[in-house]
Amino acid sequence: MAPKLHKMDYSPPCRFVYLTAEALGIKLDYSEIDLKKLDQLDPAFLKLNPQHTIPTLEDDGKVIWDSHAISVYLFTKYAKDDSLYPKDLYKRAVVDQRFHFNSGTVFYLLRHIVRLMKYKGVKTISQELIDESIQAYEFLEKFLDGHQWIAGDQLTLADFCLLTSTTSLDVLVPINASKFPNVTAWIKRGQQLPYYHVNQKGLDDFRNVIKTLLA
Ligand SMILES: N[C@@H](CCC(=O)N[C@@H](CS)C(=O)NCC(=O)O)C(=O)O
Repeated sequence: MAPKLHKMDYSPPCRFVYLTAEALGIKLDYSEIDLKKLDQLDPAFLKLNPQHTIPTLEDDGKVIWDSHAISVYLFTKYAKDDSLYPKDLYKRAVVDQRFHFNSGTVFYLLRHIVRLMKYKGVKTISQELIDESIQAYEFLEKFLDGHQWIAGDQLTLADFCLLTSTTSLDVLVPINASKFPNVTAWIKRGQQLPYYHVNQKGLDDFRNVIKTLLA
């Protein structure tokens, strides 16, 4: 039986898992968790994941959550070679560092801003959060200096997570292309991936959610 992913398309971490599954050529089953209807707080879902976050994966009676853990699990189970998550000790450590940068900085900022809009009715992003987002872009710009991809010269799982989060943060705090040429070129490179459309659909949904929250 195919692993089942509890998901909603506008969620960047869910889109990270979609990109991973596409790159690995695996089919997942899907179960829709509508965050607008607070489906994640349903007792049956809380039993699976007490932290009530999506994506959450069910496979062979086991439950895994956090997009980074799910992507590494799928990679370990299905990948035919190690290119997306290199076995080389140092290269893998760089990918892991980017995962933590995503969780602790880019996705953290994104989630924080969206929650202020959703639960506190905030309509304008504070200068402090704009500055922190710009600093995150500055870090990405440096990571990409002299490299095609975010963890070096080959595409890895780190590109998938940071592409979904960065293209979403860009909706809230637009990336200035002349100030961040490496980041802009990297996003364009990502858009050329044959399966990039699985990010684009949810990103369009995300843009619409933000429009509604700001209306
Ligand atoms: N670090 C987690 C973050 C997951 C996360 O925060 N997901 C959000 C949607 S983008 C969520 O499920 N929010 C609902 C909630 O926290 O109740 C991951 O990478 O999977």
